[in-house]
Parts: sequence; C-alpha cells; structure tokens
Amino acid sequence: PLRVLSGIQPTGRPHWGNYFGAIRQYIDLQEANEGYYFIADLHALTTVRDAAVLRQNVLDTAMDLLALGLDPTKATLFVQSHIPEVSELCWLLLSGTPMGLLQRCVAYKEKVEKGLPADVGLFTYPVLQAADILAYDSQLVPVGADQVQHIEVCRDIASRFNHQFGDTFVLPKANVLDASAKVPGTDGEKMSKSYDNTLPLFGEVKKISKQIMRITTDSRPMEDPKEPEDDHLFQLFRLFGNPDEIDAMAAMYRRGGFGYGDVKKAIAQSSEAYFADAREKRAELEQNVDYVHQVLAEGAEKARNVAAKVLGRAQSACGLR
Ligand code: AQP
Repeated sequence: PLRVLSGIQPTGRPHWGNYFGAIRQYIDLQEANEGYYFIADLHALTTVRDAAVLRQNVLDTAMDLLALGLDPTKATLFVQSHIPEVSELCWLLLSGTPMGLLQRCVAYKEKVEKGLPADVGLFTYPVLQAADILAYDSQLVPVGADQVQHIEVCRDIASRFNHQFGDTFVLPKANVLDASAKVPGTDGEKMSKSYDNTLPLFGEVKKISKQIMRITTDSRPMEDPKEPEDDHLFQLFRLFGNPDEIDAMAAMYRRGGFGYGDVKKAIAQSSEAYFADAREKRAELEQNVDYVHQVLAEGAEKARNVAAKVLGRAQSACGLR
C-alpha cells in the first residue's frame, strides 16, 4: 500500500472537474492504500475572506467528500489548518525556494492574466502545498492535470532540501486519470470555480439541468459529421456513459445529423442518476453534523501525529533542534 494524499479547497461547491479529476481517485485509492485527504482551508484564505462562509464551506466540503464515498474507517479526513505543523514546515521550505520556481507556475500566471487579484499567499501557494504533501511522507498525489506542475515544484523543493540537509523528505508522484485530467466547463475551458463555468455535484437538479442546457456549443451545422474527441459536450457525456453508450454516441457524432440538445439531455439524465446516491447520503449527513465534526477531529489527531514526526525530522536536519 502507498501513502496517498490530496486536498480540496473549500472555496465553493465542488464541481464535476473536482470529482472526475480528483475525488473519484480518492475513493478508489482508499481501498488498498493509506489515504490522507484534507480540506485546504489555509489555501482557501486567498479567495474566501468571510469567516462564516469559510467555516460553512469547510463543513460542506467534508459532507461532500463523505457523501461521495470517502470512508473514514479506510482513509483519514481532516482540515488543513488543524495541523499547525504544516504551516511551520512551510516556512522551512519557503526559505530555500527560488522566486523563479514559483514565477514559472502556470496556475498563478493564468489567474493574474485573467485579472484575478493576486496576493503573496497565491504566489506562495505551491510551497504550502509542498508542505502539505511532504508533511505526511506522501508517495502518491491524485490530482487533475492543472496540479501536475505543482507536484513537480514540490519534488524540486524536497530534492533541494534533501540535497542540502540530507535525506529528509519522500519525493511524491502525481496520479492523473487520462480520461478526466481536464474536465471542460460550460464554456469549453477548464471547469474551474474561479471561472464561473462549473457544473456542481450537489444542488437543485432542475437548476443543474438548466446549466447543462446552456453549455456552449460550436456553430457548425448539425448535419455535419463531427470528431467527438474535439467536442467538450462529448467529453462531458463520456464522464457518465458506460463503454457501449460512449461508443454509440461517438458513432452518432461521426455520422452527423443530430442535435446538441439531445446530447445535453442525455448528460442531464445520466449525471442526475450518477450522483443520486451521493445526494441522498449528503442529505442524511446534514442531519448529523456532530458525526462530521467527530470524523474531522479524529482525522486531525491521526494526521497531526504523522506531521509532527516529519516536522521534527526536518527541523533536526536543518539545525533548528
Ligand atoms: N476541470 C478539472 N478537471 C480535472 N480536475 C480538476 N480539478 C479542478 N478542476 C478540474 C482538480 O480538483 C482537485 C481539487 O481542486 P481545488 O478545489 O483544490 O482547486 P482547483 O484546482 O483550484 O479547483 P478549481 O475549481 O480550478 O478552483 P480555482 O479556480 O479556485 O483554482 C485538484 O486535484 C484539481 O486538480
């Protein structure tokens, strides 16, 4: 079994990209491995600037993960800020991280280019992420494609430290699912909370269906045959269909003469069915918030034990003890 770790930001409602890129991997990998999954509230501080909202988002994200199948008897679920060792480790890593390494990070550059406000926290985000990963001796980090560069940055930071101070950190590997590494949003760009193009996992089914019907499509005539792989609507359909349905839809694309509306209806139906159980489970969890808090408290205790040991190792290595 491998030590698997990943985090999700409590910055709003989780979307299909989060699920198919990352969360589904958490659930699959928890079976045969040692999973550590956390709610990245420290990272969320760069965008959520309202205490009550952040607090609610953390609880919501915990319920989302549990409803989707994360099992606290198999994996450890906790909140990032409950492990102060991570912030301390982050400082050890910041000292020794070249500015250029972070300046090259595409996620940061893209946000700045799109005019989103950037603060120092957003710039140093990959270093805090490195601390999260390294604090648990993580070997495997299941993520979407947008995070692969950050895992490389983490490896770079860890190698530098190991090189300077002796073997201290385990070097992690990213785990990306090819078919859903970059789930498109309603505008065809990467589905992302900050781009307002998301399709949520939970929420009113009718509202989600409306959002699906509004997904942008190209303006080519419907009769024209189309290459399915190039079409973001097909990419969304493929997330839910079984292999036969996917083949049939691909054949329909290649034949031409169908309406995008039909594909959208199919997506609405299959996504509703796909998340029906999770929706039900989430409604139950809402009635049992004490249980959710208890899971997070137990998770934090377990995670903290691991992180304290790794922090101690790093402190000794660099002369702080
Ligand atoms: N569109 C996507 N396709 C595949 N994977 C995705 N992920 C996010 N979007 C897609 C993966 O979801 C995990 C958790 O994401 P996060 O909420 O921690 O951060 P994120 O990547 O920043 O998600 P967003 O929606 O894109 O939020 P903003 O816009 O605020 O940054 C990660 O493993 C991520 O790869």
